[in-house]
Amino acid sequence: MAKGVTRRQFLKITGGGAIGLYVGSRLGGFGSEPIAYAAIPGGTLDPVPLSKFATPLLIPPVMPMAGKITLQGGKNADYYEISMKQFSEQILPAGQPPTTVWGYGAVKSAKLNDPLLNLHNAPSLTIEAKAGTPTRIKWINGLKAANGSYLPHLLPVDPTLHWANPPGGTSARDTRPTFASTPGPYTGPVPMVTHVHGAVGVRDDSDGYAEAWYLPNATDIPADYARQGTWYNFFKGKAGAAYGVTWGRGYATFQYPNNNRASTIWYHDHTLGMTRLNVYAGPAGFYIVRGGPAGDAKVLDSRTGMAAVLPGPAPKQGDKFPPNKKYYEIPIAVQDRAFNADGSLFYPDSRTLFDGIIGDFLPTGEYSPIWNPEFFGNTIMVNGNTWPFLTVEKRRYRFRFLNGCQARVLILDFAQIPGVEVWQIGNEGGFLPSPVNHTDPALPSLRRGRLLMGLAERADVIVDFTNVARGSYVLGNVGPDEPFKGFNPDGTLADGEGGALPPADTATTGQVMQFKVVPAVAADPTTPPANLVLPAITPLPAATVTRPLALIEKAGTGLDTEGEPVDGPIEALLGTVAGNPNSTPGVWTERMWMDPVTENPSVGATEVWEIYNTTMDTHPMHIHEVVFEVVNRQPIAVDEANQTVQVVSGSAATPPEPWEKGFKDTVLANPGQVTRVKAQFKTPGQFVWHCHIVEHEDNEMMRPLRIGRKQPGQPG
Ligand SMILES: [Cu+2]
Repeated sequence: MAKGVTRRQFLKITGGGAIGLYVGSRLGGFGSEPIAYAAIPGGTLDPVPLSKFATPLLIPPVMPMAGKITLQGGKNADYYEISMKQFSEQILPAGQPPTTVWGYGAVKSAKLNDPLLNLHNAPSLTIEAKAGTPTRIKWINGLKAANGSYLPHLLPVDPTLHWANPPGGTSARDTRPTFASTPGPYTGPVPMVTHVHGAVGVRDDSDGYAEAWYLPNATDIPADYARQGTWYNFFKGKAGAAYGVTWGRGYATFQYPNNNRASTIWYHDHTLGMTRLNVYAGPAGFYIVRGGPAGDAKVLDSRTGMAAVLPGPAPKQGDKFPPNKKYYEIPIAVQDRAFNADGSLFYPDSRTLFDGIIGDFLPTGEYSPIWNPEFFGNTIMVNGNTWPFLTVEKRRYRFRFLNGCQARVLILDFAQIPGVEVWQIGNEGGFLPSPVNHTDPALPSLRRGRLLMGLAERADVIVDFTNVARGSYVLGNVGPDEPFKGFNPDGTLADGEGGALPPADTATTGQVMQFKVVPAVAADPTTPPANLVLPAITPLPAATVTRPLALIEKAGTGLDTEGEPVDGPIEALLGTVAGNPNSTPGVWTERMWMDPVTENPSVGATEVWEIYNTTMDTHPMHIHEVVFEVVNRQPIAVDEANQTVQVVSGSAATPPEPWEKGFKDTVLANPGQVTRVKAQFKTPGQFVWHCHIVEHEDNEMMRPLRIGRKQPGQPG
């Protein structure tokens, strides 16, 4: 088969292809009887016999603040010093070995004898911010050993991607390097740069641009290595001029304006071509913005017109640790992982795990030798423990869920908890216009009690256990153990060929955590969710630009172990679409990370981005710097031969789901559809937009987003 064919073309030819192979291997391989729920490929630790619901859910405490500072002009700001380090954590149940991971932690605290000082954890402690009050953070890359030498990566780094590439030196950093023969994994010092996902109005110097990474200040960095990414020095100059901060070896200081509506955002690494590995190794945490005109205090009770009472408290700055009080507002990060029998994290060290392709690898072939197009872990980790439990009273709780998985779309399933009520009150952009009852008896059974969460999406929900009988209940997951493709009209998981995908393995990834329901210790003071009046939403202005964009997957032909040619994805891409595909076929053009900027809104412009998905899978699309409105979705026709897309004539546009109203920073773009979002781009600078399947984002499915003009002195 010709090089460069797409997976869709291949599927047309063979009626199967990469997806069939993947499912085939999961189900026991071609030629053998399919076995439902066979093991998801993973490490040497079998997840099935692992004891479940043996570890209490960790409620992350609040990150210690280094102190309050006064900015130029007299405004107050919160200041933190946070390092990322390597350490050992008991992620698996007691009796199993601990796991070496990375995580963030405070290295300075304003409080004397703070027990949270230097408490590095994965997920990391929660950063609490106040809307309108800036937060300044010195982010330190602490990935070095006690003797000062650098620590190599815990996971296999594929050096053939377009990645940070420190060994390339300043001339070839942030490139796709060339090799004379297929290289092994990179084992040098690890670059990092932290991104606060959902930080609205942040300047580009502080957004964690993928080429603004930096190595640890270790004693043994080879002299010819680049110590920083291409954009580090430019942003160092900007941040110095704007905030009077200095950056140095192994650290950078970022400032966040907290222009957000009160909302659940989060922070994680964003290094070019390494995000999938750096985040999998652990560094991520919640960042909660509170207060302001759309904060909790502005939520009213419709019965009285007075302030409503939301479930609380949440952990706060200065709380004792371990806590001496009960929390009724809890952030919950759900992540998939796989482990080896020695407790170490498992992540594929070869392309072969994904679809059996054994070559040809770069430079002779076109496949990267280690990168996998997606990774699905066979265990579920919640707030840093596999399958924990939470004891809950018969009352209301507020949970801020985050899907922090690699490639796995979650469908949290509360339907196994009779009597529970689940009301969603917020998403990435803060409160929804009105509460959404996910347990409404009028919902179809395949939707009732279920919460769809794409990668990086957040759901702020009130879960009411008042009418749940005492006992233990599992929070399930009925998303697929493979790429999500949207729903069939009957509500089952679409497989892209008219059939249905199986939901997650009920023995492992189909379970998330357990709730142990006990009697309430006091009357529930909180307002019933049906009576909550959420803060008003100010819609964005009318758009002046419509920007057609494409999601593209490039496939090729490799060899399997029998030497037979097999098809498989090479990389995922973004692209632009010419013309107006709403009326006539629009030709798409692939755009690589290194290609000139094409998404370049004017400062202040409001634009509708039409995201045409030409691939077989759903992609969770994230735009930095802004929150956006989901406008609608509409069916499209994809013509592979001519590389065109067109909206299906006469088709109806589907409005956003009720939980997608308000503002979002990540949206599910389903195959066979255009997904339209609207954003206003107010802050000039160099940002990114990308797919949040982290394996995709690391291999070309990310593009620069430049708001306004090219900046004097900027790289490139
Ligand atoms: Cu993607």
